[in-house]
Amino acid sequence: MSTNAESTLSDGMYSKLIDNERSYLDESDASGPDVQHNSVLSVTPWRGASRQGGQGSYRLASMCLAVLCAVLLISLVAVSAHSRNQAQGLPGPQVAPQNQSEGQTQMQTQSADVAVLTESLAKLHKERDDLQKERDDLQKERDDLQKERDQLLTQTGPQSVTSAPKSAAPTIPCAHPWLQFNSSCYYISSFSDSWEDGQNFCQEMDGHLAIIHTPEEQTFVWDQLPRGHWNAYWFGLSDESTEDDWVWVDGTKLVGGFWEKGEPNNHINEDCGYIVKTQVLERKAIQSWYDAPCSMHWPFICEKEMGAPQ
Ligand SMILES: [Ca+2]
Ligand SMILES: [Ca+2]
Repeated sequence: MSTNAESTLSDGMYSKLIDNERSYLDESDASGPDVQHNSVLSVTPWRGASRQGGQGSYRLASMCLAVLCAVLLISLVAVSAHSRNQAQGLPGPQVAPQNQSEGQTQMQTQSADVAVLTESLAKLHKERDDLQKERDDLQKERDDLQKERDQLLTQTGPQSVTSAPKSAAPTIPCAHPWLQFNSSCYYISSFSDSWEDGQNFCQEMDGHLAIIHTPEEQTFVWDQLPRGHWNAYWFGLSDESTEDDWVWVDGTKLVGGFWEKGEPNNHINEDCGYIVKTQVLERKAIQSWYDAPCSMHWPFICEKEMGAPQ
């Protein structure tokens, strides 16, 4: 009995449920299908074609939901990977820092190059200064050697080694490299010096800077000089004591002279006389004197009497 009673109760509940579903579906048919409708239909054994359409919509909705989930999952994975790359400094968004690092490296390299070039330039300057000093030392050594050679030449000429007594000196011609004109011997130096040091050298040779009185003497001296761009030679005339009062090294005053036109002009405090011979053939011996600062270094012309010690 109890079993029959339970069966009857169960059948009643089932019938009630069916009835409820029927009444719900009847109401819903008027407003069209929806998800809840289809979900009910999927478990409702009565509806024929309507039940088939509801199952297709459900699958489509499920697929769309799955696709959306997949898209969300992919997005989450991408965002996560992006965040990891940023944290680990991997390629991608780190292009800018990498470029900055490359720029810093280039600047460091350029700075190092500048330092190397600066050091090289300093070395070159030092080498140049050393070479200039070496050149100056060599020039001084050359001048000293030429001076010594000239001293030896003027002291050991063929006549200087003779044992002739000094009383016979007036008859002795000028010893090489001295050159004779009338009763004087002339020597043209092969090295340069100031006017004063030239005079000192001549005095050491028992002479003095040349004193030139006549056009013939001037022409003789001038003819001994080589031609050049501006070959200048000190001789024994100056106005160092009194401006424009030209005096010979023996203390006598100048009379006349063989000045170039416009000379002497004391252009830059010029107190010593010199002779110029250039490559211009039209220049004249008797118009070749100039004045210049006595400190300039030029070759010079010595003179001594023919009877003086050789
Ligand atoms: Ca002067
Ligand atoms: Ca002058």
